Amino acid sequence: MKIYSPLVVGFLSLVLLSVGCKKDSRTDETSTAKPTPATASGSSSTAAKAASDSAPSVAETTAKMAAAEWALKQDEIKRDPNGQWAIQAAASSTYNDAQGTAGWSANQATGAPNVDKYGDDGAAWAPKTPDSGIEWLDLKYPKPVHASEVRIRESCGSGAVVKVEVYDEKGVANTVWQGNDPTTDLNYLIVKFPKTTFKADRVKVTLATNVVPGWNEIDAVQLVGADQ
Ligand SMILES: [Ca+2]
Repeated sequence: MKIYSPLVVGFLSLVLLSVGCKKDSRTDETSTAKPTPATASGSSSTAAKAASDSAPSVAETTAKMAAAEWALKQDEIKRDPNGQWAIQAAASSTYNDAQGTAGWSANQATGAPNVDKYGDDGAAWAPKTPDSGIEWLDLKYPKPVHASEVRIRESCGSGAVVKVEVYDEKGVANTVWQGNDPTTDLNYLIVKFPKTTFKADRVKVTLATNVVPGWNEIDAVQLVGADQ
């Protein structure tokens, strides 16, 4: 029985708000955001704030360093001259049956990464349901290369990828990785493997969406390889 009434779907969405990566997070943030008090603050509290700003804690410094390192790594991958971003994509299903370039469609996983924050975002691909099981994304790249790496940028419900395949010129799928995806937050699952003897311009990413509760979304997938 796969036909849900809008009422049932709405109820399921509410239940899912409490677990994993949830949809409508943007709405939540907006509704819970507290307006800044308009009253003028006294000079003593301003001075106290300035003092605390000038003496960051060790934890704050560590967090900033980690954030900077993360940003540098993101930039390095984005600019990798041996990396290609997908130009076409198809998927097992899409959220709200999104087609073309609609939000959460398979095409949202083409091109360079464009999701800024971990969480539900229409600039990433999402399958039709959050936890039903096996789903896949099939991506095409502009130039066939001897592949050595695939980088999957996960942007919501990270950690659900279970298999990565690279296709040869005859359209035969070669599994280059299968296992437990350790990715958390907004990060890449980086899969390295011996350079393929064949040239590849197509990658398939398979997820088991039931292993990570909530919506599992992929922002972009990069194929890394060389001409020779
Ligand atoms: Ca994207």
